[in-house]
Amino acid sequence: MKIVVTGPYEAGKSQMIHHITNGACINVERRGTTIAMDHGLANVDGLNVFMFGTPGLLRFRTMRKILSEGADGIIFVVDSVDPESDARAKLFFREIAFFLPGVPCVVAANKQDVPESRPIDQLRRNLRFLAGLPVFPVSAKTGENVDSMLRTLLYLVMMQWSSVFSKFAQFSGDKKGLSKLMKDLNLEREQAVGYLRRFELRKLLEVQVGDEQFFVKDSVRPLLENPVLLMPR
Ligand SMILES: Nc1nc2c(ncn2[C@@H]2O[C@H](COP(=O)(O)OP(=O)(O)OP(=O)(O)O)[C@@H](O)[C@H]2O)c(=O)[nH]1
Ligand SMILES: [Mg+2]
Repeated sequence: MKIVVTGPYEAGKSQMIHHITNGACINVERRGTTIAMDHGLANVDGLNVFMFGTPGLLRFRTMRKILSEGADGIIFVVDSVDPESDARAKLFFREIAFFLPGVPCVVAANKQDVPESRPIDQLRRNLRFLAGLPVFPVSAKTGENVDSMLRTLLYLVMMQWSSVFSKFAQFSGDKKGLSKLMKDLNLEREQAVGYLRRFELRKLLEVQVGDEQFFVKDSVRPLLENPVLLMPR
């Protein structure tokens, strides 16, 4: 899966990716400020999660657009401590909603380890755009709640694709897998191949040359059939 981590300047996006990937990430930065991107890979119950962090300075909009392309889910990071970042949070939220309409999103109310951090109900009053979104009180510094937030997002992403994924699992290894996928989901060939390619790239599938046959990876099959397995326990 491809997850984009965005939000205003200094909210803690890079720190979040550092925590989620256990430090196995790169951050293209200058003096602590991301100027290009963060990138790293995490593994959640066998699912490959490709993390992309955006720069938080307003002028890097083009970079954020490129990094957002094709993302399956969004972690929107807000600074729970600094009310001065609220106006920028609003702008950034509008931007990502424009880049990725309809893509599942969770909000990380970050820096909750700081005693002066605002509680969720206060953040909801200050940031009206949070209405209807799942907001998690987290700390990218201590890692508190980050795993639950990520798992919930992955679950929402999987649910959005659940009709496609259950067919992937059903027709995995079938010699006429592609044709059956097209018929069952009422898809044009191009669209069905597009789905196979998309999820092959995300390492959920292996697709054979000629595209007729595809195989679901054994490690992710249970998750495709039953995404609720991802939910925090
Ligand atoms: N106390 C506390 N500090 C945090 C937390 N997350 C990030 N920080 C600090 O906040 C500052 C900014 O963190 P970054 O992760 O660089 O923030 P960013 O959103 O990537 O910033 P830009 O890329 O410049 O937009 C750093 O000094 C971090 O150490 C947190 O959960 N708690
Ligand atoms: Mg950063």
